[in-house]
Amino acid sequence: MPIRRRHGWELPESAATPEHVFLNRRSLLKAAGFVGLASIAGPMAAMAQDAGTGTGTASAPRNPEFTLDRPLTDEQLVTTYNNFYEFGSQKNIWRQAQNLKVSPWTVRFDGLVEQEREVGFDELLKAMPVEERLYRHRCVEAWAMAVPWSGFPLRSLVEFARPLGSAKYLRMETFLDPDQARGQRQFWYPWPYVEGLTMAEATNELAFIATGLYGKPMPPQNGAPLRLAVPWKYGFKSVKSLARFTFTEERPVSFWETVGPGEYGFWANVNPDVPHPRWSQAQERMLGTDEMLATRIYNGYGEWVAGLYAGMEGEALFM
Ligand SMILES: Nc1nc2c(c(=O)[nH]1)N[C@H]1C(S)=C(S)[C@@H](COP(=O)(O)O)O[C@H]1N2
Ligand SMILES: [Mo]
Repeated sequence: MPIRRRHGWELPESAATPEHVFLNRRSLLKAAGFVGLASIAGPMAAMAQDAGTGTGTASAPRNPEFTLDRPLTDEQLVTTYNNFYEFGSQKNIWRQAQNLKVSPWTVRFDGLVEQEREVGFDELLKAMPVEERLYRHRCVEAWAMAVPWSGFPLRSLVEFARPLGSAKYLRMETFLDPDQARGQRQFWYPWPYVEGLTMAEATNELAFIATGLYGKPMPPQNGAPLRLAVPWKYGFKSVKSLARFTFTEERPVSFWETVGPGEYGFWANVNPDVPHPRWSQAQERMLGTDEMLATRIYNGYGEWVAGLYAGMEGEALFM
């Protein structure tokens, strides 16, 4: 590594941004400089979030099983400090993301399913049991947030898709449209963004498809109209703006695994004791605060998910 640095969590996230590292590291670091949250804390134009599809609180009763150990993150921060490389590699892409045409939106189900099909998002949503859950989110860059998502269990979507018994993995793919998403013109990235889970992970109670936040439809910058929320894993697993679900026997190779296999693996479960190759994961900073909190194994969700990994000690479960 050409640049000597302290632990990632001692740096502003804009300088840590591990996902950049393979490209243009020097210029990005220079550009990022010490621009932290201050750069986005100014007055914001009101965002047109209410028009679009999605689910609001009215139709989404809160599931009391999912509580938080910390306050919710300020909505304005959650919707203006984003990671969405399709619209750029900086955190302030929320304006560009308004280009995303979220309605109409079609979702494709294919691979090892009884029947391949395409379904409109509105139709899919009507078939799903909608609820609200308070979840924490832990980015691999060591920033974190606490968010009220509305949506439905990924398990319900899996049932809807009717996979065959031979399916071992669920591969999830984001839209591909460089006209709407200028970041996708950066040909050196392996677009479209792909992520994957085992079937056991995908049908775990905690795996959630979010279609809204703070009782409003999902804003484009947060992954409208539907995105994954797997809070026991580093944030890059929570793929946004889903367009395709493929059931497969082969383990999917994700976007970040393709870009940086030595830093981003398939499992990516949160663990304070397994550092990223370039910084510690022992602590995290909640957006909107300067406070460093202790990171927890499986991001505090071990009760739900630790059993998924019993007997898998040989796997790189935490990168
Ligand atoms: N399609 C897509 N999904 C994505 C990303 C992305 O760049 N593209 N970034 C990931 C990362 S690294 C994080 S931390 C979260 C950020 O979600 P948020 O912007 O809603 O906080 O989205 C994840 N999902
Ligand atoms: Mo992230």
